[in-house]
Amino acid sequence: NKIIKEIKVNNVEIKLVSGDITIEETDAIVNAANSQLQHGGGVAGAILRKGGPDIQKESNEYIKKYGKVETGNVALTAGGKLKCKYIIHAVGPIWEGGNQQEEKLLYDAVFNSLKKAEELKLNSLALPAISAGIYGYPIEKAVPVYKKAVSDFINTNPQFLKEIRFVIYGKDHLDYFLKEF
Ligand code: AR6
Repeated sequence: NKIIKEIKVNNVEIKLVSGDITIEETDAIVNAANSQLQHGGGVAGAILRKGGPDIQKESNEYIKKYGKVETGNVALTAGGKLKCKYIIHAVGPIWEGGNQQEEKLLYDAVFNSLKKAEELKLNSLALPAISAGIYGYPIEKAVPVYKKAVSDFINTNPQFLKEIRFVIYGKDHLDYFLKEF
């Protein structure tokens, strides 16, 4: 993966990375999950293929124990065969035109991922463009929401999380990130 841009805000590094999130070596990666944690397509499918079936197994156990993950919330599993220790499964909203609280729910999905990483005392986290694939959230509307969530999180003065990576798939999406950050 290739680091395209680095920005430092209050001692936290934000890195825009081009490539595949499943090969990141951060302490945790974020999955763009659904409420049932059934990892089929997109990032989730790639994570499962590379990380192995234990990730789906652990996800199923999580659902059995706690019930479905509400949109905007996160669940946790181990990283399986991936390089990261944990996977934070964040459930973003499905885009339905913008009047179904999509913006707040996307903000929550990102903010809660960062909060979970800090709770776990992790130093580094990689996130994909949550909701901007199969869930149809327009990328130009999603990127400002990612930025707001990251910036609000940094303003809480995290003690542990010092590196936040956005791992961006494809040049098209990358341009929007570069414009916004
Ligand atoms: N690394 C980084 N980014 C990726 C990768 C990858 N390996 N693969 C795709 N992307 P999506 P969503 C980008 O569809 O919209 C699944 O079936 C992709 O280009 O993975 O939140 C889940 O189980 C896009 O920019 O997530 C849910 O049911 C972004 O990652 C549903 O899809 C997110 O695309 C979630 O949909």
